Amino acid sequence: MKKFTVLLCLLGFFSCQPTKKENPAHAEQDKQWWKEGVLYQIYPQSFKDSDGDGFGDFKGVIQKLGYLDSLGITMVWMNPFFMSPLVDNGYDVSDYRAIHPRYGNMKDFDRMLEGMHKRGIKFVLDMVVNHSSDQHEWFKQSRSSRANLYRNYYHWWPAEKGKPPYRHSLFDPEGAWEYDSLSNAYYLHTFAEQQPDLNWENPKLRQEVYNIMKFWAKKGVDGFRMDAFQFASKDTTFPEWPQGHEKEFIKWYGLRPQLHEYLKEMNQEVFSKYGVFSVAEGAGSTFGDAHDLVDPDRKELQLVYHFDAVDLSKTPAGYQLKDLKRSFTRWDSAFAERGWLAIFLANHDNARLVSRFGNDSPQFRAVSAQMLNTFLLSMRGTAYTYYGDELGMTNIDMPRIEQYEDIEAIGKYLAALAAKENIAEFMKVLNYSSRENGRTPMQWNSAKNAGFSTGAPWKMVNPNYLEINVAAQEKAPNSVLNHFRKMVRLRTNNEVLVYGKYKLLQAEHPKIYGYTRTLKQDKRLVLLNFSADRVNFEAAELATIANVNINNYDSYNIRGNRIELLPYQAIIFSLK
Ligand code: TEU
Repeated sequence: MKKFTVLLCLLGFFSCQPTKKENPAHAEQDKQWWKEGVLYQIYPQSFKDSDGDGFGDFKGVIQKLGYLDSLGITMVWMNPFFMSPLVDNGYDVSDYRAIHPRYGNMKDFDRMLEGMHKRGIKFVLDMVVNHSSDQHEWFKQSRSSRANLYRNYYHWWPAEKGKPPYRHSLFDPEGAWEYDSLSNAYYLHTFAEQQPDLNWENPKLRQEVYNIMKFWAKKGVDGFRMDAFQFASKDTTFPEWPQGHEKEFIKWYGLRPQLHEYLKEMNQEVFSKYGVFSVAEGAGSTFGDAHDLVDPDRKELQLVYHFDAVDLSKTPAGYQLKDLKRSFTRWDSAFAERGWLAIFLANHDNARLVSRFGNDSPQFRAVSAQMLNTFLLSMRGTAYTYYGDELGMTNIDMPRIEQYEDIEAIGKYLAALAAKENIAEFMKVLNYSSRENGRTPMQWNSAKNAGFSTGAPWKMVNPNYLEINVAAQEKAPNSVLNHFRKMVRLRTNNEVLVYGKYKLLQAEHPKIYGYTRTLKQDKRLVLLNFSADRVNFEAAELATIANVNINNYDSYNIRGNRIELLPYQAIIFSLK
């Protein structure tokens, strides 16, 4: 690469992989089960409670295996269920080999895993090893004295050096260093103070983690999702950062070069030995970084996900479709020939898909949820669906701070108070965007507590469960649920929707997202109306339509090169 190009790519202006792109040997993506997979994310405490304690559990998931099967999904990622004081709903693990009794026991886990495998569903485990809980035995030892054998399992800053330079914490408004009088030192926590960061520079710690992963791989889990892993490597000199840097904390703290070394080692020790799949949360701040994580030649991870698109709609003002298209298109082109991405717009860290990216008014929520699912399942990349989004579950209304228990929401509130922000405005944004919106119990039927639990649910059930629930949607052929099933079948039966080249049409169109997917002779046209209006769209491809693959309305209206799309209409055509 020329010097200037290298400079631009290091600055993140474009991919650092141009030489590989020119290599014809890499022109087509190789086939893999995890590329073809349709992943379904289960937030275990909210999915199905079998024993009436108000928390979802493994036995509940076992009761719903038939349902999972009926969706046609092929992978399940389950959020953490390990032993934990539950300060961050299980993202604070105190024993990585034990199960929190709320979810059941190891036998239940084995039965659940076996049940999934029998149905051809692979299981992805959430590995939370950027940090542990402060109740983990390692941390208890580590903090006990400076001479303790576990001291270097975490990052410590001795108080005699003065206060450490300010570092932003994602959850703690007071920053990422916590003073601990036991050994007169500060420890690092990127998230809450009860979530101290593990020291990945310590080879002993790394081996401990690999052993934990081997334990689960031997049990038969098929993949790992590495939580918050872009933060695992640090500049351990902990320098003074420029003022205002925390606004771009991923750029400053994410993906330090050693991360690639750790991942290569992890790949050798675990992923390749056990043939398991791996995905990391977070992709750094440049395409070069993201690419390196999943370049097959580097033997690090298989799949990566970035926050560019999902972060677009953070306030009730919403987002511009042009920005959404730009984000998905930029990332697609950077990964066109090598590396693979996850496609998602919702998860347990976000408000509900239809409320943020669609339209959750009673008139449009079904069609807009169908449109969004058509989108997610027709893009190139492994499609992720968050539980409930196959029904079009919506946000809840929580206008008062007392209603919140999530550590992130409370941290943001305290930060807003400290910054003397307009609290009424802040609460509007929180109500719209808080991740508590996405954690309400699954809506199974119109019985008490939406059929989730016979006891009092740990989190309020969305009052709209009487209209939005599985049982009602099972009966309606055109429901969001049945549309989702059709769309999953369409994707799994048509390789073009997995591997086909993606080409955006009319980038600047403010309401319609149109694109083609092409694999050899097979060409599809995807048209999605992201608005509540009837909208005309012109495309030369419309003159070559062979048949309709899917449509969330009964009809469509084409004249020559022009189609009129109804509100939130989603259609996929095969082209001649
Ligand atoms: O999230 C990591 C992460 O970067 C998120 O904090 C994200 O920026 C934020 O939630 C967006 O709202 C992971 C888990 O997904 C999250 O649930 C955990 O709370 C966090 O790690 C700490 O383990």
